[in-house]
Amino acid sequence: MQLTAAIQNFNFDHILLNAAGVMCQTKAELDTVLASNYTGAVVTKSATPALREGNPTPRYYEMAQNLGTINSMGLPNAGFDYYMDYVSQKQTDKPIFFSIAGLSKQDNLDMLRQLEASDFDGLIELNLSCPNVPGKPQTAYDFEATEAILTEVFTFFTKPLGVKLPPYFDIVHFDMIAASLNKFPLAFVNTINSIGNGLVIDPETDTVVIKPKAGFGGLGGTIVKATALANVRALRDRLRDDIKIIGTGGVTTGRDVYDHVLCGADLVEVGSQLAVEGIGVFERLETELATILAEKGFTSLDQVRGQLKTIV
Ligand code: RRO
Repeated sequence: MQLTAAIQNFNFDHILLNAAGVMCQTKAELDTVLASNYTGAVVTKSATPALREGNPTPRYYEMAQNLGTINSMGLPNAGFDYYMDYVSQKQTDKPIFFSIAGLSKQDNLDMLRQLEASDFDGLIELNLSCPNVPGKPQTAYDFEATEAILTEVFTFFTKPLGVKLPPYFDIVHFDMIAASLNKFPLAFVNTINSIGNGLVIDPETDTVVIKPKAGFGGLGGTIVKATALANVRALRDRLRDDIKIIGTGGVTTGRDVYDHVLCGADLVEVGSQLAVEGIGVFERLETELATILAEKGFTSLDQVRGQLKTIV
């Protein structure tokens, strides 16, 4: 069974990896994801130039019945140099995605200049969609700001770069973001980040479940699957073929992975369910995916990718 993918000259022996933010803040966590026999790559926690403690706790909550999660972590990370040190030391055949999320355009440009000048030979993910830093809007909801930063980035940046997008909810917005992204030599697009600014209430206490921003936070897990699939499908239909898609959102079963691939995902990331279940989730999901493919008589994901049917 061929459960593989490629982005430019990077080959992935498995299509699953962690979603940025989950199991990737420390070197030990990154090593755990890399060591799994069922991951094709690892992505680092989105870095800022300096270490951040993030928002006050409680800042993460799992809903009952595995409905999903809400988080307002606030970009806790060990700082750019820590992750640069990790990728410089690491000997591995698996591709590494270095994720960055500056709090300003200048932060992002500074980190990208350092990545460009470094020996790092993996992929870079520019996170334009963190919903949880008080006072900072999600850049990728501002189409002009998104195009402005990418225009500046590609005056000097030559390494394989992708962007992590927030979910869009309007067909015109799919058209607008895709038209903008198609102007640039992007290697990939990762869709979706959490659905920003949801609100979850504890029925026993009539209280919000997380402290930052009076309870507002990013939603992940089961409840975001339909939105994630819509974004993967809409962007696959609109982006240039050479811009690969990482599908993220609502993956708790092998069927969810299959659905992302049907919609056009090349790689599939697991966030909430990795947090809930731990590193064993990758073996379970890949096994379930392989069973579905075998039952349908497929021998390769290439026979499935983008093959979603519509009603005629
Ligand atoms: O750290 C976070 O609060 C966070 C980030 Br940077 C992100 O991109 N998405 C998310 O759900 N949480």
